[in-house]
Amino acid sequence: DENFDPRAIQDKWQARWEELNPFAASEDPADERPRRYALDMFPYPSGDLHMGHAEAYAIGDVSARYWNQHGFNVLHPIGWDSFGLPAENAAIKRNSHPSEWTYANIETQADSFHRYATSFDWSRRLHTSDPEYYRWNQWLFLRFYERGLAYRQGGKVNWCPNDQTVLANEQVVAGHCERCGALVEKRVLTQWYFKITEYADRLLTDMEQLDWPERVLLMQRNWIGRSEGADVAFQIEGRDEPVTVYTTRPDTLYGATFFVVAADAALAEEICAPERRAEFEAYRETVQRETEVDRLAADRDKTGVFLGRHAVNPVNGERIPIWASDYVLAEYGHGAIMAVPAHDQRDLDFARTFDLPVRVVVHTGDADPGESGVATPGEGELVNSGPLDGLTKTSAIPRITEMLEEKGLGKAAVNYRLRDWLISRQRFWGTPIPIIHCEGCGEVPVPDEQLPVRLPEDLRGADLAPRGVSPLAAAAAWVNVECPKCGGPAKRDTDTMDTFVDSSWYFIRYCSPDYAEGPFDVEKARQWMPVDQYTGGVEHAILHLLYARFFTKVLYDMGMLDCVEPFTRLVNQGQVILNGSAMSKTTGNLVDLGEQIAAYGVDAVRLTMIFSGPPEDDIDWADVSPSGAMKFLARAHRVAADVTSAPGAAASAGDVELRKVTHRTIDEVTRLVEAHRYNVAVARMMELTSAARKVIDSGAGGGDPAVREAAETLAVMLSLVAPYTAEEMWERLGREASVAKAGWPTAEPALLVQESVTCVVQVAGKVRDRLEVPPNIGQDELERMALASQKVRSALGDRGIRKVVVRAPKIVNIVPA
Ligand code: ANZ
Ligand code: ZN
Repeated sequence: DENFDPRAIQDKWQARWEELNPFAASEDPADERPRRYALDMFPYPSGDLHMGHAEAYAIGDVSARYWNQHGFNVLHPIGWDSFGLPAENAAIKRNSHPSEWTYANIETQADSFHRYATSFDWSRRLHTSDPEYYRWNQWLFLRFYERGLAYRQGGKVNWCPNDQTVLANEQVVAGHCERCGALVEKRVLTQWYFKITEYADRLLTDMEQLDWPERVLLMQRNWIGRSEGADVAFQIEGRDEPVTVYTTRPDTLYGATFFVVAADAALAEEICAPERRAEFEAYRETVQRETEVDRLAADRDKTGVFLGRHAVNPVNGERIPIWASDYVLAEYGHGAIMAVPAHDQRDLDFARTFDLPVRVVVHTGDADPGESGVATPGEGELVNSGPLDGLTKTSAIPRITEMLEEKGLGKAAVNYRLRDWLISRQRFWGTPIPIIHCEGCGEVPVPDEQLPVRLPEDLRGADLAPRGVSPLAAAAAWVNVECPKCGGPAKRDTDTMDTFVDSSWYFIRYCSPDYAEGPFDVEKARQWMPVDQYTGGVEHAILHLLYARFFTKVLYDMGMLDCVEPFTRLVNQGQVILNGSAMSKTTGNLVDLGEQIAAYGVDAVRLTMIFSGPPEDDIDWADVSPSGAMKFLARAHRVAADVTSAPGAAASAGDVELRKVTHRTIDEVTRLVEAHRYNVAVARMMELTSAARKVIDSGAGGGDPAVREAAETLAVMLSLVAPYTAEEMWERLGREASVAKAGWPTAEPALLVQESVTCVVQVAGKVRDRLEVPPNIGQDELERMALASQKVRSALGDRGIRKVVVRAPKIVNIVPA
């Protein structure tokens, strides 16, 4: 279609929308429209927007635009997650200040977002690197501090030798730095932590409320890692205090044949016999260099040293040798375990390596683990276990726990894998921690009225190079201050906060982005929170989402929020890949978003992103067709251009077959959009376009009012994915901008009635019922209908069902058990 010029349409409408500002969320108290909060994960300003952004924001925009069409008061904000290492590295390279690179990139991305026609409320834009924002990170830190949720502690931390900074456990992926890929080391440092472990149980149980992808919930559940078991006290010969171990299998207590202490735990050092010390210390040396992931790997050769000491099994008085090994972690449970090689694989591997005894205490029916080398963790009957003999594993666990409790030797216990969140970073481009260290007074919080503690402006370039301590330490004028308490000489804390702190509450700040009395206006947050739909990448399944949930709960406890969960519904988009592999600069298989837009136009790129498959699937750009998308948009546009009837023409006088297609499309697309099946919704729009074309070409021409009805419906629906084309169609149809607020069409029930088909329902090969069903009924729905039939139920009697064979829409065959 020579009249369809995507570029001209874009230029024209981008300018018009800027004036219309159709997407500002209303704060008018008289506005009683129900509210919806559509949130997209905010971008990091690393250069211009790329294909991954184009996909994510196209998906998020469908919901926001859909809610707009339904007349909701929609909040759909945007901002930038603008603190972080890349800005600092760029500044070192260019001998500049990180803010230069950061804010230049933000402007570039903001322009691209405008071009990309995302339906943002631009008036709420925020940048986490603005003092007006990070001031409230500091304020929140101080509130956490007052509540005992922020604390400083020495301990072993993950250290990235390349970035010269500590990393949270969550930022270590398979032993490597998530950012740069360097092998992570362990260092002993004093650092700030947030006490997320105090919320472990609530983080777990509140997941029930969430409409999130199951795999994300599972990842969070595993990360929190709740397990139930018992703490059991073992006496150590020659030591006054008993040592407690945590076990999920107290029923196997009689099968403990040795005892293992984490080689890097203080206990190992303390109890090691003098004649073993040299060997132990050499071993510990190697262990300290290992990563947690290596240590936990199941298939690793077991290593360890005998400490020359014995523990006493509290239930039978047996002496068992104490070993030090790396497969027991110092920071989990109590850093020591009772080893039951018959029923725990790692213990068995260790026993076989060092020739330690294996004693079966649960008969599972599997081969003898001592011979097979395969531990038997399953259900079975207890043997060699004194009073527990004859019980099952399941009943023995509470029984032995009770017995231990009675004798004061142990108690039921719950453990979490989750560790406290390490938030200190030895980097410049982040939020300064608002604490002052005074020799006399110790840690002194910066008084609220002195916030924000701004970053010094005179550091740049090489001043920011990593050197193990924070670059802020070099800014003497900034570091040396008066103690707010005693007035004596004191020093500012020089660490900055993990940038995940910034992103843990930005979505609340959007509710009142200019609020100056606190992090957010509590009343406004009450009105908008929680987020109805959050769209973003699955790479944030653990870190960001867990932290944001934690912050929300703390703010709830502080009385500042009404909700305990921030994100009701989560949509994870897949990745955009090329020829089967991830796009990357280094392999040179990068598709440039700007080039794609220049070639096909914004709408065709957006439509391609949406049409390629379900949102959560990856999109292989080699397999999709933006040129096909462009052609479809031209066809849709042409339908509108061919309409010759006047606006408001009575559709009822039009072609009834086309009207049926239109109304069925409305009905289906509505349901498909609600179910996030956007790609199928687009397919329906394409079908409607063809149906309208047929009528136009059949001689009736564009004068049939049913064609107008189809074209208007199409324009409104297309506005969710192809806003420029939709707006242009709307104008061609003689309607007033903006189509984005035209209102979602409703299907007329009379036009949805379809001829029905008779479906035969058989039970064990005999016809038992006949159902009148729509010809396009789904397999699942038909199966449900058949199983609900009274006749089928009585034919089945109390027999169960072995199998149901459904051939929609004609036959259902039920095979009884
Ligand atoms: C004896 C036993 C017998 C165990 C058995 C398991 C099976 P989760 O579920 O992850 O909580 N364990 C305890 N503390 C440990 C530590 N610091 N480092 C490594 N392993 C540790 O795992 C709990 C189980 O992991 C505990 O139960 C303990 O081994 C081990 F047939 O105790 B068990
Ligand atoms: Zn002081």
